[in-house]
Amino acid sequence: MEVIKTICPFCGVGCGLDLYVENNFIIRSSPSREHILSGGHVCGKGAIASEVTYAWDRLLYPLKRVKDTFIRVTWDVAIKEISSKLKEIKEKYGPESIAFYGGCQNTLEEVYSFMKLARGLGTNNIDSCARVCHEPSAMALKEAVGIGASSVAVSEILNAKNVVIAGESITESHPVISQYLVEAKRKGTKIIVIDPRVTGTAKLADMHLQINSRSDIYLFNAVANYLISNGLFDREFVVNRIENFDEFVRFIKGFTIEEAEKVTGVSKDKIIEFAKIISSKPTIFSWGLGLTQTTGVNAVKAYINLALITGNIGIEGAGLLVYRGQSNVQGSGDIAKPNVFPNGPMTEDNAKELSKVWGFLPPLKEGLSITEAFFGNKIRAMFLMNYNPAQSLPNRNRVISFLKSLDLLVVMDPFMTETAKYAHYVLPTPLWVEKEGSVTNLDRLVKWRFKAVDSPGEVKSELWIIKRIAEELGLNGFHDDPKIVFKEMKEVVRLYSNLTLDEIMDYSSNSRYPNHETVMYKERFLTPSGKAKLSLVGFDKLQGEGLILITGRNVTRYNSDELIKRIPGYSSFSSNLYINPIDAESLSIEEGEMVKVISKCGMAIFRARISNEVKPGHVFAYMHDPYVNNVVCDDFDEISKTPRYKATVVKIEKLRHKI
Ligand SMILES: Nc1nc2c(c(=O)[nH]1)N[C@H]1C(S)=C(S)[C@@H](COP(=O)(O)OP(=O)(O)OC[C@H]3O[C@@H](n4cnc5c(=O)[nH]c(N)nc54)[C@H](O)[C@@H]3O)O[C@H]1N2
Ligand SMILES: Nc1nc2c(c(=O)[nH]1)N[C@H]1C(S)=C(S)[C@@H](COP(=O)(O)OP(=O)(O)OC[C@H]3O[C@@H](n4cnc5c(=O)[nH]c(N)nc54)[C@H](O)[C@@H]3O)O[C@H]1N2
Ligand code: SF4
Ligand SMILES: [Mo]
Repeated sequence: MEVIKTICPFCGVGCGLDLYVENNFIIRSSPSREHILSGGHVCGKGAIASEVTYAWDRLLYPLKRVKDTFIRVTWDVAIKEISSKLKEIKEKYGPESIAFYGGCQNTLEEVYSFMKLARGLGTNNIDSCARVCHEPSAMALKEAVGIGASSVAVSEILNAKNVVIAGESITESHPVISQYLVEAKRKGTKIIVIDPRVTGTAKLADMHLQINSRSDIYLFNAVANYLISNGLFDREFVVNRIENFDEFVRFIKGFTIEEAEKVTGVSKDKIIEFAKIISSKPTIFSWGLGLTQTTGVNAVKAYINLALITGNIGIEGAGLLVYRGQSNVQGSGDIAKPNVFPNGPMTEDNAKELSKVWGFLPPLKEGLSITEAFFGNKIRAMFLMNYNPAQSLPNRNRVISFLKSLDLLVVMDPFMTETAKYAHYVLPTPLWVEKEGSVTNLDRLVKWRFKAVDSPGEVKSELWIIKRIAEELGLNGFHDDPKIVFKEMKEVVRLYSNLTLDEIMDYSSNSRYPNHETVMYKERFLTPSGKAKLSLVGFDKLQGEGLILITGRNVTRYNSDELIKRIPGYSSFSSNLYINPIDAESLSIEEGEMVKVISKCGMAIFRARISNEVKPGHVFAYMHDPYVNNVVCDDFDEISKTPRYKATVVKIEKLRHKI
């Protein structure tokens, strides 16, 4: 029996797993003890993840749509036909009518090659689902401190005096990090949660600010003003390490604790207590989608301000920690964006530098992000790599009509997903245990996944598919060996240039980019001036009368559930809508009753569950529910174009069926 190391395919913690393999079969898996972050822990999903390898409905060969059905075709036919259609569409509508979008389980090498193919074809329409989750975090971090990633490693939680967790349900979404919280708490660390719901993490916390949806920016600005007005900030830090403190002080004056109480629904005394706690060191400021999928880039910026004025960055046990979602979402965002090259801004110089490695010049015109493409009318052909937007994007009806309207939709996936159903070609791809490659986790740790077993049927790797299509299009220099691609990638993407294959293959090593730091910015920020930048962000009260529908995670399920639902007996599914007893009473809704949830773009039916864990005025549904995005609408953060998945104004109607 062989033991093969791999990284869990699910969340951004990126836990290490040992797979026990005999005769090309995974017999069992166990947590990898040597892994520097997970150190012998996994959650329930990680423990059973490899079982999906034997799902009975794996796609085994390429499929081509003929009218309303799919027929089996050879790889040669599929690749040739797709390539000739791409050429035809490029000629007819121009390269900007073609788009390449990927999910975030894809490896760094896959994302890199996919991005290179798009640019080789002449378009910058390249993006990943990082767009819909933490692009606001990446943008805010880059502007404030230099790079769009966590400044501090998860392990520093153990050195923190306080850990603030805003809009993130760790016990559901990043369960293995709970181990760190529990251990820190035992040593006296204070945990403060900011969330409109009483989450598992809130139950674990010392303080819970149960704020109203979308009121974070006001809270953070008022707390900043309070800290400055009361001398509770780090004078030396703001003088030496921040470029625009005086301007910030003038701006922040209008934000008061009294008004914060009204806007957030949290008492003035509690807000002041919160302000006092975070003014002490060392404090970690961590966050999740509760900020990014409501008030977007500005919410993250206002939050980062608090870490900066209190000097809580660049020292042990302090800093900015963003709980990124999928196993390679950090890496996907680092490499594939429509408005930056993998080696920096979209300048002629950077294009020339790329052409020396690639053998062709990438185009200079900015491309479309995922959401601009799906909710616009410029795209005629789309290539999707292990991404399931027909379920995961908002306003599903509109997304499905868009997919149906395309002249060419190619979907790579191991399964016939909701999205694949609308494809012209479906190309079967390997599960993570059937291939090699690297992924970057939520605290900048890069690790290599090893191959455990062969793929079934005629399944071909993403790198092979990309290379074959590139060749048909007359593009050379693409490789299907991930080790060769890794070397090219790190030559191009500077963040990764200090990492070696040897260290990322060693699960015990601190293979964090850019320079192996667990705590970044000890002396200098990576901004152009070397100093950090405070953000002056205003607060807009969001419009709309009615209840606010929040959508979020359940620990036993994973995104569109394509993997989890194929593991028999693991997760049971029910379409629940959690509603506070006060709202339930005023709408005369009883426990277990069916209700219709209606928004400005659609409707869906749920079973009402009366729960004190949701704040009055808000309702909650799991995002894994296949119909939830029929109700969530296409409203976006203006800056990052990230959907506001957690703030849909809804009406609820009774349906008079009960069990
Ligand atoms: N089990 C499981 N784990 C996962 C995933 C999964 O599907 N299942 N998905 C992975 C992915 S892709 C991601 S991106 C991460 C996401 O991980 P999280 O960030 O934890 O995601 P959510 O549960 O969607 O939302 C987080 C919290 O935001 C709160 N919230 C809503 N509105 C507001 C607001 O206005 N202000 C504040 N402060 N909070 C608010 C919600 O109540 C919720 O508790 O999880 C990853 N891990
Ligand atoms: N209402 C609402 N909607 C949301 C959210 C929300 O909070 N609320 N959250 C959003 C967020 S943060 C995200 S990240 C998106 C996620 O949205 P998606 O990325 O569309 O969802 P996933 O289920 O992760 O889909 C990934 C695809 O990758 C494939 N896949 C998984 N593992 C492997 C593998 O090992 N190998 C290969 N080849 N393929 C694999 C799966 O079959 C699946 O089709 O959803 C978004 N949608
Ligand atoms: S915490 Fe995340 S990475 Fe770790 S085992 Fe669970 S799902 Fe996998
Ligand atoms: Mo995500």
